[in-house]
Amino acid sequence: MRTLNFEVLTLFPGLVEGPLNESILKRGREKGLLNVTVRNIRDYTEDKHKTADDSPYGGGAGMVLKPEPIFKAFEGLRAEYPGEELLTILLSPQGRLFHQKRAEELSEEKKRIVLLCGHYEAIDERVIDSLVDEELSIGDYVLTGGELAALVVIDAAARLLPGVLGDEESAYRDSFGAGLLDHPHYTRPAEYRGMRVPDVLLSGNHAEIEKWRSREALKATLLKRPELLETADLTDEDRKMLAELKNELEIGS
Ligand code: 4FV
Repeated sequence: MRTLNFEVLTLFPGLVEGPLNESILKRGREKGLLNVTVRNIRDYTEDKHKTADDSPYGGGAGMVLKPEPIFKAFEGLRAEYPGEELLTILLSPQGRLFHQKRAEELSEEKKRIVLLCGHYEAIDERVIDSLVDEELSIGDYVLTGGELAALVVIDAAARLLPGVLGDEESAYRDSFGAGLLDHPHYTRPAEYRGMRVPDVLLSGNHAEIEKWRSREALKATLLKRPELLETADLTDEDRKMLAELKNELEIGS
């Protein structure tokens, strides 16, 4: 039974705990497949004002997270998990863009994953130089803190753990699974306000249904995210279908 262990270091634990106590992630934790410990960086400050940030050297707007409480937090982690290897990820816009492949890799990670959440302007660079193994960004926009990004990483990795998704959910044919977007999905009623579900899906002919789904996934990718086709692992059948689609949709090669 594969388990995933996360430590989330944040100044705002309340920003992180909510989603971890709902639905699939909550069930994953209850099953012991997903372990997430949320730690408040302020608990590692030593001054009576529990100061965790300060103004930037060289001037400028915004505050910078101080190194001391974060270094102390890591000493605490090492003391709590002696001999355990840590993989420390800083969530920041400077990081490599997070994607499904990285989620798949993290879902098989044996090390304890420490997610360091920035807040305010930035984190003191000495923390990054000394303690951070990897920087990950969830997208080219600026958030108020790294907490939401940390939750994105936990969610995307944890749902790939065997036993976290129940039958009603399945990672079997995820978007981006084969590097393509997903095909359309339908459920009852077969007709709604004159809109009918494609007949093939009502046919019970699974070979035809699979073919339709592959074709629709290719079509959606071709129309919405054509750049993904460069990296998708396509079968010869897919390539043939793609050529037909381009022809049909008069999309040049
Ligand atoms: C971010 C992102 C992000 C930057 C300054 C937190 C903020 C503030 N993290 N992907 N995009 N972080 O915008 O991961 O400290």
